[in-house]
Amino acid sequence: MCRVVDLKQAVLAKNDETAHALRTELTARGTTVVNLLSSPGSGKTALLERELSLAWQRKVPVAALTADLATENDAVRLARSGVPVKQVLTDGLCHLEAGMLGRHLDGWLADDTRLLFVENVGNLVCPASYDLGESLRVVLASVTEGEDKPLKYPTAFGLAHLVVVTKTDIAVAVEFDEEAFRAHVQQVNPGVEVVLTSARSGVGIGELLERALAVGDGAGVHEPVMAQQPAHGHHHHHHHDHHPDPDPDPDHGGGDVEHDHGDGNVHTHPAVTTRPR
Ligand SMILES: Nc1nc2c(ncn2[C@@H]2O[C@H](COP(=O)(O)OP(=O)(O)OP(=O)(O)O)[C@@H](O)[C@H]2O)c(=O)[nH]1
Ligand SMILES: [Mg+2]
Repeated sequence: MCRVVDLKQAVLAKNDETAHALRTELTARGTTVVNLLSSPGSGKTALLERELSLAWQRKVPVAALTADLATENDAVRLARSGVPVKQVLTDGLCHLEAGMLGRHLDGWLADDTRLLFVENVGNLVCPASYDLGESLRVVLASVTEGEDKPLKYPTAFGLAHLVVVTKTDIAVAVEFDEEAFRAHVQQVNPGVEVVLTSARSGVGIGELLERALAVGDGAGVHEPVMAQQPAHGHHHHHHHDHHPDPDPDPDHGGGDVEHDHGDGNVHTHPAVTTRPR
């Protein structure tokens, strides 16, 4: 079973290399990649529609690439903004990889593009481990999803450069507890900023565009503690997919958890295990 883990680590290491090269190349020519990650239906496309339209109005050269398992619906929606849009069908794969992105940009992305928005497959687990060569990784959560999602998906939220709350226009109706949400975000990603948005009311649309452009202009991004952990392959190998430790302190006070792998192999390990990215 451990060979499966080693293979996964190798795939991630290869992806990291490709992503690094892509970032270097795109940054050198002035393109900032913004990777948007969220669960299905959080409002990635709706938010992007507004961002792209605003960029178009302001004559900022932007483009968007959207990935899905099936259908071109999102690309059709985004293309109405007037900016170049490309749909990637992942053919069953639940995430984008840097190599796929690179191949799709080849011959399509205009040289003067300042921002390339990438809408990842709607999923908070699979895409979290794949660096796409982005300079800004935005993780979105809508007000309807529950304030505990950062704790349940610590890899995704833990690696975010910026966290965006969507659908704030209905926050009151669904009794969204902003304070609790912010506290949970800080637990898995200390210091990361949270931006409130609504594709309906337009709140936060300009702010997000300006932040993304600022990254291209050399403004620093938040450096998640989780991303500073050692590279792949130096960890507690485990034959199923654990989330990384949101608490980088190895002396954390978590108790041991017993669980069953389904193959009769019941064992215990610390409540939070370590596996970065
Ligand atoms: N009230 C409200 N609804 C929204 C907002 N943004 C999106 N929605 C609704 O939420 C639903 C999902 O929005 P999408 O933009 O398709 O979400 P998505 O994250 O792109 O979904 P996938 O690509 O399938 O993962 C749609 O019915 C939208 O109309 C918002 O700001 N306010
Ligand atoms: Mg979408």
